[in-house]
Formats: sequence, structure tokens, C-alpha cells
Amino acid sequence: MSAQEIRHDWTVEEVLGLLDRPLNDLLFEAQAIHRRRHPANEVQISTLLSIKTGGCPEDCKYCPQSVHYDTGVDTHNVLPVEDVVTAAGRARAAGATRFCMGAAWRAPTNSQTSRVSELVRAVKATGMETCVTLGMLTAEQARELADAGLDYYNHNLDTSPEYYGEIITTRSYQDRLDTLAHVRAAGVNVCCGGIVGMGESRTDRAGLLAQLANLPEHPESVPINNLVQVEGTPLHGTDTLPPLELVRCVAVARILMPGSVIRLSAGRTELSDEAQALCFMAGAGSIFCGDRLLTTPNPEFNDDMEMFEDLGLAAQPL
Ligand code: SAM
Ligand code: DTB
Ligand code: SF4
Repeated sequence: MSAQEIRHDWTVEEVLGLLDRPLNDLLFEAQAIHRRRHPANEVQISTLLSIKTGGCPEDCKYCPQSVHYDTGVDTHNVLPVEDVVTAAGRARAAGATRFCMGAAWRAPTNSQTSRVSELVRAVKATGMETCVTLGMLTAEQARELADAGLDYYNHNLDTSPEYYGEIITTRSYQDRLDTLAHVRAAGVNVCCGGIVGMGESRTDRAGLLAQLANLPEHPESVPINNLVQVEGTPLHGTDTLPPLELVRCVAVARILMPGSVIRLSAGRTELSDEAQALCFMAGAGSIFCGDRLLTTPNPEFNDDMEMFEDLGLAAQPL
């Protein structure tokens, strides 16, 4: 197989064949592709802020922010612009180049979208790249965010179409694909990935990766999240994924989507530096830094910087 070419016609069997390969072969090919297209020892840093937390009507079984589960998350409505700009400034000073704002909505209203557009304008004015994740968008809402200067929209496929119904019942896979198409049409970069470690099979992981690679254009950013298990959510207590399986998923994402930046996303607190090093070897080129993701913990910033030092990695400059 020639993995250099950009393809959008991967079968699940082919992707499963990649996931099943000897680890050395997989890592070798992934790293070779990575080096042809991306700086070998640089990692882009994004920082997250939950701009609207909790109270979400959706039933995503992994999520602490759903109203369906009792997780004790501190709910709040959209944060004032000053608070958001302060947090962005702190992230920028720490070395982040992209500021990602998340809101626990099924889909924003038009007035909520306008409110977020103001936040995007304000963060963009600080010189950082901007990303938001707000749920489903209409074509018009995507255009409004694009006009405000939005660089990336995050909207994940989460899992394979076959496993999807086990995880979410309140919106369909097609709803997600429609939002991604609106974001693409508005000219905003697409950030789209999924979650592993939700009790899915390796075939489901192959199914997710094939869906991502077979989108009309590869997402510019592909977050691979390892489930953060939160007490009160239905997925709390799920068997954890062996770290090498996560490494394999990162490597296969890298091979399938050579130009995309693969993000080693949620779940790093459960990973050793050695497992993370293998993810970087497999082609991860981005992480979230800062001691919080949206509502759950992330490694301490200083620990991440020590890990970068140990691995000879540098934060990508703005
Ligand atoms: N409500 C919007 C939505 O779902 O599109 C935006 C925010 S939502 C929290 C963004 C993404 O975070 C989800 O699509 C999911 O992939 C990821 N996520 C949420 N909870 C997670 C968890 N416990 N572990 C890993 N990833 C998680
Ligand atoms: C993504 O793929 N992962 C981030 C971001 N996009 C929004 C979210 C991870 C959330 C983890 C659970 C939490 O902190 O609430
Ligand atoms: Fe709501 Fe998003 Fe959480 Fe699903 S993942 S419950 S849509 S905040």
C-alpha cells in the first residue's frame, strides 16, 4: 500500500489491517509520513476553556455535562468576555497558540452564536488562533462565526456509525456530518476526531478512523480522545483501553490523513510519559495544555514542559 497518497475511499477492513500490524511496522510508517509533512520535534499547544458548562440536554454517555447524569459538575452560563480574554492571555503566555472554547449545548441559538462570535473576535484580537465547539450549527451560524474570525470548529464523530447508537440517542451520525459540511462550506478549518476506550471493538475504532479519512476533505485537526471516566456517567467503570491501543489509533490516523495534525487529546492524565512518547512517535503533533480540559483534570503545565524537555520536543511558536 502506498500511504503517501491522499485517499478518501478506505474500507474498514483496510483500516483494521493497519491497526493489526506489528507495532514496529506501524510506528515506522507513521513516523516516516509524519516527518515528510510535519516538523519532527514540534508540538502545537492548544488550551481549552469551558465558556458554558453543564445542563446539556443531550445524552452522550461519556459526558459529565449532560443533564441526564448526576456528576456534580459546576454549571454556569456563558462567561463574560473579560474573563475569556484573561484566560486566553494566560494560555498564550504559557505557550499555547490556539484557544479552544467549549459550550455544553446541543445546538446554539442564533443569539448564543452571536454572543460566541463576540468572544471569538476578542480572543482573535489577542493574536491567538481561535477554536469553538458549540454542538450542531446551521450554515448561517457557521458563516457568522467565520466572519468573526474563527479559525477552527471542533465537532467530533466520536465513534463508528455502528457503535454510535450505544453512546448517543439524541442526535444522529448524519446530524454530525451535516454540521461538518456547514463548517467546511463556511471556510472554517475542521477539527474532528473521536473518543476511544468507550467499550468499543477494534473494528469500531477502525470504523471511526475510516469515517474521518473518508470525509470529503480530511479535517485539518484530528483529536483522538481517550475516554475520561467521570463518576455518574454511564461509561464510568468501562474497561480501560491498553495504552498501546491508543498509540495504534494515533499511528493509523497519521497514516490515513497525512496532512492533518493529530491531537493526543483528552485522557493524558492516565498515560505515562513513555506512552505519550510513543504517541508522538506515532505522529501526534498537538496536545491540550493547562490543568483542566473542559470540566476534568489535565496534566500540570510544568509536568508537560518537563516531559517536552525529556523528549527534546519544542512547543510550536505562534
Ligand atoms: N456540546 C458540544 C458537542 O458535543 O459537540 C461541544 C462540547 S463537547 C464536551 C466536545 C467533545 O468533547 C465531545 O464531542 C466529545 O468528543 C468530547 N468529550 C466529552 N466528554 C468526554 C470525556 N469524558 N472523555 C473524552 N472526551 C470527551
Ligand atoms: C475534543 O476532541 N476534546 C476536547 C475538545 N475537543 C472540546 C474535550 C475533552 C473533554 C473532556 C471531558 C471534560 O473535560 O469535560
Ligand atoms: Fe452535551 Fe456535548 Fe456533552 Fe454531548 S458531549 S452531553 S452534546 S456537552
